[in-house]
Amino acid sequence: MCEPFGFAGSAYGSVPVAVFFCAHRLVPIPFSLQSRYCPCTTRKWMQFCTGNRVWLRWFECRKFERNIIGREGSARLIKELLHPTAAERFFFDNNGYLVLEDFLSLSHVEALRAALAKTVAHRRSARYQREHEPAFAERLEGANTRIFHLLDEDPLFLYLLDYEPIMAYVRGLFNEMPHLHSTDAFCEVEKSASHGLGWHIDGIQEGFRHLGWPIPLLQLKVGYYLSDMSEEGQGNLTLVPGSHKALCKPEPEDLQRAELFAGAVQVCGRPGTAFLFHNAVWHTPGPWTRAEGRREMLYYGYEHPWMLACVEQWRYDRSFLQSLSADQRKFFHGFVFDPPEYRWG
Ligand SMILES: O=C(O)CCC(=O)C(=O)O
Repeated sequence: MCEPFGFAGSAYGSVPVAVFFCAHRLVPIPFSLQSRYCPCTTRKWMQFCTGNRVWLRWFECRKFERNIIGREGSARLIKELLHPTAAERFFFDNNGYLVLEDFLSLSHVEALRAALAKTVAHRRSARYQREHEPAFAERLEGANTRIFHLLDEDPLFLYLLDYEPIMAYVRGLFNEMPHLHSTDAFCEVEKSASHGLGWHIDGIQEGFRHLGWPIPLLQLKVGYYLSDMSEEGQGNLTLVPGSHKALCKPEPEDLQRAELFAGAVQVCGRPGTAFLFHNAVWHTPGPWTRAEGRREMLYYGYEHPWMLACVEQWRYDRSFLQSLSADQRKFFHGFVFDPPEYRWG
């Protein structure tokens, strides 16, 4: 198979053949298009496959029509649609995080906010009974909320698990076969003790420190801002760029400073901004200095398929696990299902 320096194709014509432009020849290759609808925006996403390879994953149907049917430059199309780009990878490798502005559409964000509000009300209600303890203590008292294990609360949360636009990044930066590590959500309206002072790296057994420094990329966390986090001072994820490569820990006094120490960055973004970060990046919920601040956001953690580093995988009811599609099941170990699925990863 040649590398796709570019292609042209007819999606709706009678001959489903793509021509891949290689350095020295043109190769016609049969291709298929598969499509799926986003449940909240009813926008159509498609993927372009040749054999069992997926070249272009999931994009908006209209963009496809404009670019392919309209015969605009195919090299530009591939550049636009294939993520992570070389520049994004370079930034992530060097800084340990990556911010994707306007990643979710506003209608998608609004639907997720409604789902989150409903879920918080459900978790806070007297009738809510938890069968399995969550990974960490939830915060269900007072004005601020933090909850875990979201996937069975609303189809929109499950939809984000393997949302193809983010999967391009998760697969490209991390692992072709990602597994679910964790899901959690914050709804905050006021300062709490951890704001600006909850510095840590992620991972069991003291953040995988026993593996030595620098700590490898073992978990990739994706955050989605649902409220407007374009201003600092409302608990924005705060991190030290490049600290995943550090060979030593920060000074304990620095981690206790209410005003942030040099090099710490508050991640800002409009509603719909997504960001990804490496488990070994030093981070904290950011300082809370805005009286009118508000933070509503989701986190999805992914781990390698040969890991089981969080309880989330077996914190869902059997009926929920049984209801998952074949694609969604791939994010779980086979042994959580009944009957177990005998497969690797
Ligand atoms: O945004 C935050 O509050 C930080 C969350 C965090 O520390 C984590 O997900 O590991």
